Amino acid sequence: MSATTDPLRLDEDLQARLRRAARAVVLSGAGVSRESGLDTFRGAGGLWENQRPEDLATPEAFYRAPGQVWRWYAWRYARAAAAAPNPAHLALVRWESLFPSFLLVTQNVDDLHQRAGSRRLVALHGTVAAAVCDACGRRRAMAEAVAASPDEPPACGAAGCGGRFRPAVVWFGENLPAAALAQAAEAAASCDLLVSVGTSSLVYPAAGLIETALRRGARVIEVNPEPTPFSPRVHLRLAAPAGEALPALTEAIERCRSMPG
Ligand code: BJW
Ligand code: ZN
Repeated sequence: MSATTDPLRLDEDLQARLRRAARAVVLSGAGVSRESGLDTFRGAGGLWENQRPEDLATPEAFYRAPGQVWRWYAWRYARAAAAAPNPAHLALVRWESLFPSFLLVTQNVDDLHQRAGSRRLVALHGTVAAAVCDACGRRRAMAEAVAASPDEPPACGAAGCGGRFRPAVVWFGENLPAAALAQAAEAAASCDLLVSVGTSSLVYPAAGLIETALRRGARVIEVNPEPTPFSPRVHLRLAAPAGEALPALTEAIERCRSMPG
């Protein structure tokens, strides 16, 4: 591929690295699902434009106003369930056969990557499609829990358990699922290529994966219409919506990797 036929203008070094890369990681955030009609958190029109995250996305908020938090997640779940994967989600499914080792690390709770067909995936912040008992950890489908109790979190009801169901997501101040985080951290520490897409890169430890990949010397590509704190340090910034940039990047990588040598 020459620079003149490459609409993404990948420089020679990046083309060579993309051709040789054996281990790739994608870190995705809410912006990937924007073109599926779901809201991001931060910025204009985001879920938190008129609400403080600490009023909704913390354990303290849930214990202070359980009904309000439950209804917000019931609404978020209904929106996610009604949404469909977009070309960005679909392009990422192809990455599983592009690289010998590939991991999609998502911060998203909408399950759209899974519904698109991605299998080599870890979800760092849980899912809105499930509810979990805050005392015994029993899980059930969010759809069923909301149907049984639309306005207040339902009681667990298991013998001897006085707990109640909450959304199976990770709130501020809570630990991420240990196995998922360990797998993501190991992949970032050993990758040749990391692509961050649709994330403001403000929330840790997820954003720390970008730092890990940069320190390792991996090539890092950022797909985001807006800059992030990592923008000055990445090797390529695609300032475009994910639904346009990811299919184009996928095709460019497929072309690179089908070339001999
Ligand atoms: C497009 C687009 C298009 C638009 N195409 N792009 C180190 C330093 C400082 C603080 C901490 C630290 N380590 C830990 C912390 C504390 C905290 C934290 O990170 N705070 C910072 C905010 C300051 N982290 C935690 O508490 C984490 N737990 C933890 O660390 O446990 C250990 C511990 C315990 C106690 C004390 C200390 C440590 C847990 C974090 C959990 C995050 N949970 C949420 C809610 C999940 C449930 C729900 O959905 O309601 O996860 S918060 C929210 O932010 C959600 C997201 O997954 C996450 C990231 O957001 P994301 O995806 O980046 O979305 P946005 O909206 O921010 O950005 C969207 C981007 O898309 C924008 O840039 C747009 O430009 C772009 N975009 N359209 C492509 N079409
Ligand atoms: Zn229980």
